[in-house]
Amino acid sequence: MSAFEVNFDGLVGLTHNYAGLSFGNVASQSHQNETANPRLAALQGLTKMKTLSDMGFRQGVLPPHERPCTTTLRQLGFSGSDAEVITKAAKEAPRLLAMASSASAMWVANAATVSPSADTLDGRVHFTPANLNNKLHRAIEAETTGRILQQIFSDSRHFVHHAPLPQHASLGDEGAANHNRLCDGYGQPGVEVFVYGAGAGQPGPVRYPARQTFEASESVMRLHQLSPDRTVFVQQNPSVIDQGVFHNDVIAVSNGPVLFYHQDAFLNPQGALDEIASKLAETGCRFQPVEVPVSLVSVEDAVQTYLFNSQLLMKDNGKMLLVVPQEAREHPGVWGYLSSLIDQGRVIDEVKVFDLRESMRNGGGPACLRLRVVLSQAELNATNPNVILTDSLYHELTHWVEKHYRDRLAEADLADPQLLEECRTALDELTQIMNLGSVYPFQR
Ligand code: SUG
Repeated sequence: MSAFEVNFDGLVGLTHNYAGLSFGNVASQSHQNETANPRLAALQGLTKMKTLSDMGFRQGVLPPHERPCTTTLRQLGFSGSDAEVITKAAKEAPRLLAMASSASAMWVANAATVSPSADTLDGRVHFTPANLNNKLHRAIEAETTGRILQQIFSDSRHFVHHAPLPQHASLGDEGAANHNRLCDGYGQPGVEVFVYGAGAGQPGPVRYPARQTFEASESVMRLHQLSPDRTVFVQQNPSVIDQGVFHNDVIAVSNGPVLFYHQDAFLNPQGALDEIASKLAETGCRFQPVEVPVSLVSVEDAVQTYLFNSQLLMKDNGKMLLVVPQEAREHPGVWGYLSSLIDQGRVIDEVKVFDLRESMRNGGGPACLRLRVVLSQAELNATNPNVILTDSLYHELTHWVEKHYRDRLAEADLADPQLLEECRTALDELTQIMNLGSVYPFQR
């Protein structure tokens, strides 16, 4: 059956700010206390979506979440009106307010793990929202994410929605950021590769946390009814986690038969590559790994430039386009590597650069901002059409951002109860633009 990849990008929320909430994510920590520009952040994201859509890639949009999350603040004992809840939290526990205000739902590579119908036993597309257990500001995303995905992919003849895994560190799940799918054609059975940072009784990193566990990945495999014959579990190299590679998508990316990865990405690279190659061969597909040697790009440079947090997009001629952030363009060594890769004209033969600086300062590159969903035509027909980017949706969203978003936001601004009102007014309008129904807590 023929199928295609749709990239759903997260629309940046109105509270985008730099609160330094993510221990182990070098960019988040080093930009703490800077003033953010939520409007610019959202427009940078929309420009990427529109440009790729104009180039012929199928593009969808996922909405931001309601922030600050007063439900969370109430669970933590702040009471009164919503404005009082925010004012008290700002005074008594500003870090909790920052946590409840993060726009981190924009990084939808962490929203869920998605398995296409070609891989699942029941022939439906399976979704498991990530519990994002390792960070409090992210763990509160799972419920709304699940509701949004169920609203967009609502037809149970085609789509299955699982609950997030139980909220416990031993089941930490970060969604598609630690999941790759290799295949020949999108509609043919592929090999799903789960990359975990800890668990399975193996030693993990020592300095920074491993966010994804083997036990979580294995649970998602069971839930999604994947065949063990076409599933591979790979341990991330603990030493790169300790250097700031908090998700595998900071050091590897795949599409079709191609895996673009750093030499140090995996603990046992040869074992991983052999297993992927042999399982892929069973599906009739020839594996095409592209390894970047540490002698050309160090792990530090990979973390700094997000070379691997690129989108690898398959063009009509079967060759791949690599979508990288501006930071990779500005680094002489990394750009030199990319230039020679393109000059060789092998499977990755084109590179496109985007300015995503607002998101990058929080450790979110092009790949973090998108969730890939492989769909057949019938499945796409069953998807909420109002979330697929068209010229008119792009213009409507751009206008919506310009109307509602602030152009500067510092941590102190989170104390302003008016921000919640601005957010709710904007999201209410957005649910109408994207025909999302009542997905937000304030609408229920
Ligand atoms: O979870 N940053 C996100 C970045 C997520 C990137 N996603 C992928 N690699 N797929 C995180 O660490 C920072 C928020 C702050 O510090 O204000 C943050 O949550």
